[in-house]
Amino acid sequence: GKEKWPRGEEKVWKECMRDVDTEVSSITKSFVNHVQTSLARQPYNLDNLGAYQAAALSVRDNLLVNWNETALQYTRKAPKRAYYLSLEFLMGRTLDNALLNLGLKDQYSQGVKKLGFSMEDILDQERDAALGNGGLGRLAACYLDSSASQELPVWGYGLRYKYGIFQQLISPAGEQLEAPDPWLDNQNPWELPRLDVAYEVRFYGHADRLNDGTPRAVWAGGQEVLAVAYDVMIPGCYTKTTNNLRLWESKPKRGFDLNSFNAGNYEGAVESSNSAAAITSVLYPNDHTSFGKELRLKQQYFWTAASLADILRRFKNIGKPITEFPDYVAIQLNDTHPTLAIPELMRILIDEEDQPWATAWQIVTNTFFYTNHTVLPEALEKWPVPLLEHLLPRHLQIIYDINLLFLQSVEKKFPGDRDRLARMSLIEEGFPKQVRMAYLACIGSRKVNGVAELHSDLVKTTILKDFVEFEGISKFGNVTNGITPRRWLDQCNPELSALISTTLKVDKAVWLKELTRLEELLPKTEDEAFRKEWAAIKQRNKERLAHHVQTTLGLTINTKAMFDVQIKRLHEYKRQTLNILGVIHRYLTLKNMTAEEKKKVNPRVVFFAGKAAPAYYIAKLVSAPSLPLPLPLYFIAWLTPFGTHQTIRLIVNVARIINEDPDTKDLLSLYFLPDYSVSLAEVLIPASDISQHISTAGTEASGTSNMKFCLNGGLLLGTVDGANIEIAEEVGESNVFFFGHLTPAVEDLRYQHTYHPIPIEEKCPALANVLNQVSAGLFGDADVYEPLLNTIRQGDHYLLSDDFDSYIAALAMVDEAYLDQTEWVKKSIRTTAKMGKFSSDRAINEYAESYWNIEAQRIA
Ligand code: F55
Repeated sequence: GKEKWPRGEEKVWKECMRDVDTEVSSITKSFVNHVQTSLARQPYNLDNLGAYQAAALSVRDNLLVNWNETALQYTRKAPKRAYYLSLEFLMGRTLDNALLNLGLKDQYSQGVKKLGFSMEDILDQERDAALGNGGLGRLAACYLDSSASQELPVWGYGLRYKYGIFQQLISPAGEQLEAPDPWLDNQNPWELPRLDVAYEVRFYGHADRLNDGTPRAVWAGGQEVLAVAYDVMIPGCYTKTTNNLRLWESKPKRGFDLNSFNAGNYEGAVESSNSAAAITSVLYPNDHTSFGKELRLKQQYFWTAASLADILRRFKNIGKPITEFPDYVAIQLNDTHPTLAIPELMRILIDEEDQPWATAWQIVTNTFFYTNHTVLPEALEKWPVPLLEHLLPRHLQIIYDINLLFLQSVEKKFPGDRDRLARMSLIEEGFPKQVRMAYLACIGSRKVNGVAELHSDLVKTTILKDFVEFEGISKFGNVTNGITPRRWLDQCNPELSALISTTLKVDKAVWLKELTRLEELLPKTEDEAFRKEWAAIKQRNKERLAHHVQTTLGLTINTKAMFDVQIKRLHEYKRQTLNILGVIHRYLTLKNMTAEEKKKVNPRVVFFAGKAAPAYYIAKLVSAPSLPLPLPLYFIAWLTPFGTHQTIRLIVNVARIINEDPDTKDLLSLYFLPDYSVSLAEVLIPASDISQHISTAGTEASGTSNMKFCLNGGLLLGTVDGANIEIAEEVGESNVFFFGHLTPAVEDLRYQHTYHPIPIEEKCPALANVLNQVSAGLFGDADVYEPLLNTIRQGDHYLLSDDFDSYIAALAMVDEAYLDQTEWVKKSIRTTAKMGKFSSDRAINEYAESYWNIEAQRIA
């Protein structure tokens, strides 16, 4: 078309504008250029780290060409856009992913080889961007990859933490030690500081209603800090579309205004925990617990306020009336962490845009969408009213106004139902009163969804039951989670990816974006040569993992054994304890076997990895007085200090004994790999024969690593929970190993535990024996484990004693099945073949079509 150039000669501009480098010769040229200029280094002493930086800068140049083009077209065409607000983006490494998505991996590998480097060594220099705790943060990262790959106009908004999730060290005694993660220490080539994109964010101060017949108020005073944008490029797979992840950094406003300090918060403001830079200093390392810390609330407001200001500014550039905001903007709330965006948008519309309340509420409730990730009661966010009143006085007013109007409408529909009003109020009575963020997110959103079928049903029938009755079922939906097959197959398992391309006779550019095509592998289960090749790849992945463990930890692993893997955040509900007790049971059984019996046993290597939330004992004690009384039993497990830490310690100490026991070590060994990360997962997952997803039924909302293992041909051992259920539906129940009680039984069993407890010796002798051996000091530190063991002997909120026997039976079935390698490999192929549904492309398209109403934009 007729391009208008802002200045100068169009011809000169166009001649100089670069495209993506695809020739090996231009790649080496740009690499060396970066060594000389950007890095200011001498070629003769360039090390691997320098080579990584040069390669990254060169790849980044390519990404930027596409990124600029994408931004320009979005601005010109002004399509409706979606924004994914997440306090966590667990990105992992970027270079390999960018090379694969650009389709330039081979060219760059050749290029760096010519310059004397190996691509593998270069890739290994990169530090993970670990701005997340676990599943929720990694899901956000997969969704960004899929949005760009599906050419959808989606941006992420998050925080640029200076320190990501802590590094985990394991002491010789098996204690988890936490060290900071200074991931930005070696410059980050993947971010662009946009010092020109900055917003002021206010805290504290006072809010005065105008009382002039409008709902307006003026919020003034307090402290203002600056939010500065850092942009991260998100390349799509085999497309020009390169979206943006905007991360905010906090810094003090220049010319700090001392006058605005009142005596009350001056004290606070000089404290380092209260200073502007502290806001984005560190990711909170707790998953599934919220501790009501002021700094966390500051993070949430800082991030939502800056993101909304940015979104609003972009909308205003289109020049449409504010009432059309929901026609151009959809905002997805990743859990309740960004719920303050709801009162914040109300505040902007009312106080700054002078809209009537009803209009503002109409806009808000057509803009937001809320995803719930858990139904565990201790994980549901609540903020103390006094804290909100102090930090965000205007927002508290708005929340009270929303609540008043909401409860009036409930009263209208259910006249005189006082219990219902108390249950549904945004404000929970107590000392202190607390704001229930999930309820606010629910009533302020257009749609609410859970992350797997079972979980979405539980959301509707438990925590949001009253809201379904009030608002109607159609507001509540399900989007089963997905994972990106780019990182979780093509990148982490290149040999399997190549075999699939050859077998399907289609380029990976096609099947990676149309993952249900994996079904075409099914007939190959009957092809012996193919099965051999399939098994050989699994074997090489096991050797790759063994090599990694050998070089990083100095341990030698038996790669002939079955690899059995459980890797995820440690949490009581995920039941890593069940797994380790199962390992001890196997050990005791082996110890009692004759040499003849042992010959029939297939060797097994058990891997664990995962971080436990740091056990700030004090924090738990401090929050204890506000616990509901009488104390529900689940709080007893929760209050047990270091429960998950004791589990790590038990795993490490059991490993110490059994890995050295000459009676058993050839048949059973056990490893706890420290510092679990995205990068470590990329090595572990393709190497697994069987992986464990063994949460108490009804507690794991979805799980996503279950999908990753299955996509890589690992079989699944699990409970009937979360996405395990849908995986079994796809691959067929005969190809998974299920055990344990079902969700509807859980409530009754817990009731029994409380009111009709059966001694564990009677109920489950096998488990009682294992517990007694630990108590007796078979693995040392006997008294250390006593609190952990007692949570099982009494209360047993997560039902280990109810599921132990069927767990052991399921493990035996796995052993049995593994003996028939032909059939096992068939199961493995079938599993991979039926994983198409779990591509995050499918999931993101469901959000785009059913919720956000946005369309793909082809970037020419
Ligand atoms: C982080 C912080 C807080 Cl305050 C609460 C929870 C978390 C967190 O990390 N949650 C989390 O990871 N939830 C998981 O989300 C996954 C993606 O939906 C699910 O697959 C998984 O079941 C769920 O536990």
